[in-house]
Amino acid sequence: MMTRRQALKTTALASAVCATATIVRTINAQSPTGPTPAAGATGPFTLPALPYVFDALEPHIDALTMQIHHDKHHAAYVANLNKAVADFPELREKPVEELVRNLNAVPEKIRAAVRNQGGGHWNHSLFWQMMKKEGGGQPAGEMLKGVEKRFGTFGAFKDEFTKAALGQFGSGWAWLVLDANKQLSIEPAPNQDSPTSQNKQPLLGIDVWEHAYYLKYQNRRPDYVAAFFQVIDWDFVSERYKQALS
Ligand code: MN3
Repeated sequence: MMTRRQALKTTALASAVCATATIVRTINAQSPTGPTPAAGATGPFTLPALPYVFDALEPHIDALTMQIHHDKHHAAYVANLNKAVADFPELREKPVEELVRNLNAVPEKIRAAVRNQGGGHWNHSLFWQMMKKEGGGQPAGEMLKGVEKRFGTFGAFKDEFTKAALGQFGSGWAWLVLDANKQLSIEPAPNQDSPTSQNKQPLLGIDVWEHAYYLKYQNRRPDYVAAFFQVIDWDFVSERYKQALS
């Protein structure tokens, strides 16, 4: 028979378990269920859902950074892009990739906004997909062959990519791209400039804006870049490579 004291203890324990379960459910409830409209946005562009839960990339990329980065920063690019194209019905029909690919076709009045906000939307839409839980390692198949042909070894590629990510002064990105001649190269890019605007296919990119790492890594950008290599989704990157080659 359970004493009153034991019963109270059991009840307290059950409540604690319940509370923990509620927290876990709350986090899981943030898993992707479809596009989330950006706050206050009128469309046509929408914030794509993260393809995983906020804490999926822990301990390499922390949940709070992912949440703020996606729900606030990316959402703001989407909302501002929507504002920029509000009076341009012909632009509202186009996918963001197309707007960014041909900035010269965008009216001068909103070209800078599309470059920055559209670039931000496009870059981040790719960025989330370039990472996954238990990613990392190195590519296989054609992607690995391509990397070895161009850089010698995967390690040499990693060093060069890291150098570009660390060398980008201020806010920006480092990209592995396939250029118009189907050559792989590594390029830093300032702000939200996209390789797509230069007629290059972005395959892998790392966001080195401080908002991408400051909560966890503060000024230690090298630690963040090393952590990024632990979460790269090489399957996704390899698939983009295959499509870009064909
Ligand atoms: Mn960012």
